Amino acid sequence: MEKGRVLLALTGIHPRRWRELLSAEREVVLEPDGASDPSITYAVVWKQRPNLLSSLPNLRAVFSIGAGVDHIFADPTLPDVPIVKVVADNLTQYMTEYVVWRVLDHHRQGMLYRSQQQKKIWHEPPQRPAGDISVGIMGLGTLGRAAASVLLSLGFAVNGWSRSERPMEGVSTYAGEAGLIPFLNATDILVVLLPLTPQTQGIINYGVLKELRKRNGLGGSVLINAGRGRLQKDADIVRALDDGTLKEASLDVFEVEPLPKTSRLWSHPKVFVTPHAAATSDPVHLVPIMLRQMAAFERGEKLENVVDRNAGY
Ligand code: NDP
Ligand code: OXD
Repeated sequence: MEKGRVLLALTGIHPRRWRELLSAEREVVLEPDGASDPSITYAVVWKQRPNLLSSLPNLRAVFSIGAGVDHIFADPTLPDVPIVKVVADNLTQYMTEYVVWRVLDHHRQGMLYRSQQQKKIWHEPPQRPAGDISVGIMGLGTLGRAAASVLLSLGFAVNGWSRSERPMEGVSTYAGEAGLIPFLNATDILVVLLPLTPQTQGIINYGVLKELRKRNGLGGSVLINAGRGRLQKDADIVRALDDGTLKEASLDVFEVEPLPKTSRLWSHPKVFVTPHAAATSDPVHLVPIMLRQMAAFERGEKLENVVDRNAGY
């Protein structure tokens, strides 16, 4: 197979560093140039514009610069070529750090202490061991499993929910629709690491939050979402926080991004907001993986981490 050119089509992300690193081995064409170019065989994308990929007559594979691929499936004329998602130690490590940071902050009453400090209040609330708290990870895939194993090593009880059965030592696992309510009923801190698909859209709603375990050492249940914003209903989260269904939330993703200035989530005293920054895609770590995959594919080897088009992730 001949060495193909690469189309780089990134929305909202500066392409300079990606282009420099890809150019070490490949000729790179930057969008908007490249439409219909027969010499382009790969596309490296983030939220590519609709109909762009179907205009490339010799496209052989699409590489997402993220672990999520919902931004690619948003294109109604997506051609039938393999789509490769990111699986990289560096990105997994970032996500593990984010999850462990947020779980520990809620567990160790970070919000309470920050508000006490503002008011110069010297007060120590009761402390609970990590083993009294169960963290439920929704989406026990690459990122969910990595976070689960560090949480286990810290002594937390860990539950996991996935589409199919995914046993993991030390973790109480649940699967599919039948497993959802038992999983929620056994969970104090809910960590969402699901992909956005037609099946998962809007899954984090008031009814689901109501099912979380409340009689726990934390004084209420907690939501941490680092998956995708459209998994959740922002208004349901505000309602759940206001009526005590949820004690606190850490949100990295939102139904609309950037989070509109008018959103109550920005100023809600029980919410910790980060700007879709839980696990950044660093081209220094990800481009070598893509280049290696392109070269292997041209030697006739199989692409790795190809997404299942029917499942949507
Ligand atoms: P994986 O594909 O490895 O894992 C996805 C997990 O979700 C799997 O366990 C899968 O089940 C489960 N799942 C999918 N659909 C359903 C469903 N309908 N019901 C129950 N479980 C379901 O993905 P990753 O771990 O690599 O990434 C997860 C997501 O994290 C990405 O899709 C992306 O949206 C988000 N992300 C966010 C970032 C950020 O900065 N905020 C950075 C990187 C990723 P099964 O195991 O049975 O297939
Ligand atoms: C991803 C992301 O999907 O950064 O990797 O959201």
